[in-house]
Amino acid sequence: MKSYSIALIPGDGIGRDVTAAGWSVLETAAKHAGFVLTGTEFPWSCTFFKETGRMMPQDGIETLRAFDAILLGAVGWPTEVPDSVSLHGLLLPIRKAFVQYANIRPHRLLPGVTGPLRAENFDILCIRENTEGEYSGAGGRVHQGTQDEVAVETSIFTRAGVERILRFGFEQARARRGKLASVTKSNAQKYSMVFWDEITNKLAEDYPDVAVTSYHVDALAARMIMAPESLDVVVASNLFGDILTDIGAAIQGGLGYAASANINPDRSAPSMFEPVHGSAPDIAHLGIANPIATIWSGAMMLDHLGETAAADRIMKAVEATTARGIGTIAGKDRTEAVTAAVVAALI
Ligand code: GGG
Repeated sequence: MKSYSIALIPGDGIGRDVTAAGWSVLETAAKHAGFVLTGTEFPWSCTFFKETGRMMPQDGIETLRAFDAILLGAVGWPTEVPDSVSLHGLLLPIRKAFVQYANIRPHRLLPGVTGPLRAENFDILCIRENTEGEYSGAGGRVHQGTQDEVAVETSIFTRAGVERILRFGFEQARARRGKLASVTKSNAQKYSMVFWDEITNKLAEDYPDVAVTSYHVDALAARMIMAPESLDVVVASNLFGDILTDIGAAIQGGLGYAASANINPDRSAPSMFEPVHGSAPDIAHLGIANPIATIWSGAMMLDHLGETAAADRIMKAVEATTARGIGTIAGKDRTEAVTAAVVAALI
């Protein structure tokens, strides 16, 4: 029987609630499809930081390398640990170390979920560059606390990094509806973003079957709200992708439905799957967090592992659940009830 080892990092706040929910759906799906998922849980989180001074142990990356995939909940507990410390101590180093350069975030309405838009027939695949750009962590501060203080943060865009994410986007567009939106702000950022546009235009020569449009990020943000059905694959830098995918989450009904996959396309290291949402301290452990984004992320994990039938089955069960009105209104159904409904629809 096929077997996969999964590292579980529930993290903070509702991350713990939704990871448990997602795992129970994954275990059920595996049982029915005839493969084994073995989960090993790691307590790496802001609580761990308070105890040890680190978000994960020094050998954390090497520990994770042995797994087939990682399922992560959420990171952050700002009253205890500054968000910049928790993000740069756990999530970002994993993405970077495992060359998970493609952050894939699907945006479409599930049946029974009412988004805020009149448009319903949209199906957008946002692909966010995930290992460099604005989140490179390069910079510094001088004259701290004085009137002369200066803070500098440098965005790093490498030819290899931009080419590989755009090529990934072109391939996805080719496999979908053949449309690619490449996002920059190249009228204002005249080095890195012009560089990105140039690489987009060069790669387009290799993909004559893909219709490419370059957008400025502000115009694309408006288009996601005004005409989301006009978009297919959207490729953006780390920061722009982060922001645009919260718009994507909003138009699909909320962050409770926004799934994501941090993919290492070369498969040289594990990929990581996580809901887009954060730890939501205000509703942590109240039992009302929506588990659907995590369950969907889990389906993306199975798809990546090659268990496509089980992945499809999970998505059908999610769709059957929301079509019945379960998990479609924030806070109405308890995490456990939504999870149980998805599990019941699976079997
Ligand atoms: N689900 C993981 C999580 O906690 N996300 C919150 C967050 O701020 N993520 C930043 C990022 O995706 O770069």
